[in-house]
Amino acid sequence: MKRYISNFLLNFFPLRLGERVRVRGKGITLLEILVVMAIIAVLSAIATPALGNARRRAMSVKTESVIASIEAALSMYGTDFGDYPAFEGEGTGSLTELLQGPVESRFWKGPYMRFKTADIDGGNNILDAWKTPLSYRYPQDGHTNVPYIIISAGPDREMGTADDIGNW
Ligand SMILES: [Ca+2]
Repeated sequence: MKRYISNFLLNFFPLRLGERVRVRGKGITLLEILVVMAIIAVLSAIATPALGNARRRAMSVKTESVIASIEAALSMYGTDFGDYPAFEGEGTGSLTELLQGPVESRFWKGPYMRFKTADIDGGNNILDAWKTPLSYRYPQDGHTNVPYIIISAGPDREMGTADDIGNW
């Protein structure tokens, strides 16, 4: 019976385990090929989600740094004007123009921040790493530790969910 099964398998797999095959002058066995294939399968199963997490983390860090840059620019703007730009609504309002300029005002000593074309959308809203407009609110009463709030919708691109990234 055992011999019958091994003869049967040999019809489909003509190489016996341990038998040498000539590949570019070096001998490798079927067993070695199977082991390498198994290792590749295991490694890719481990690496695929790890790469996804690393990419997601990198996008979050980039968004946090964009928010920190806006805070630094708003701090300089606030020093020159004695107040922050008022805005409540979707997107970032006129923040892009006010920080980058030029602005006709004797108080304005910018540019406080420079934006690349890829960092803003058609409506001049500042984008996060997922290319979703950030939101800016001032005055606001949601958080007592910051004067204004800047929010990114996060990886899911939806405001008001657990993965949102804010400046508070
Ligand atoms: Ca979200």
